[in-house]
Amino acid sequence: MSTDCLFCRIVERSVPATVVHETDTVLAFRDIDPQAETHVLVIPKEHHPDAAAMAVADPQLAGEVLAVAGEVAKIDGVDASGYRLVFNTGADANQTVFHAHCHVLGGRNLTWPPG
Ligand code: DGP
Repeated sequence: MSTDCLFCRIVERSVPATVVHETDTVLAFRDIDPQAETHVLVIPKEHHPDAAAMAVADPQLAGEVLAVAGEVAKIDGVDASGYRLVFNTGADANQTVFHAHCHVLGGRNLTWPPG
């Protein structure tokens, strides 16, 4: 838990969010600025600054985040039509919140390459 981390505050419920799914270790909630019909953030409850740091520190937890991302796709009904998982990492990727998070995007045709 990092007291100056927005997503840690969402985990402790001192900042509200629309929770989609939760396990003992992972929380999934809707993005405040959705870029697709389905836009959910899947985060480890434990603070890690980005996805790579999480995978090094706790590979099992990284796998749990991916498993929950798949569950979210099923919950929103985009598992059959297709969806995209994105881990923005660092400045060039426009990472703005330095708590590891997986964007689950779906519900529209997602173009490639991303902008
Ligand atoms: P990134 O650019 O990959 O670091 O994405 C951070 C995302 O977090 C961005 O899509 C907007 C979302 N976000 C920022 N603040 C809040 C918030 O207070 N609540 C929720 N639900 N999402 C937020």
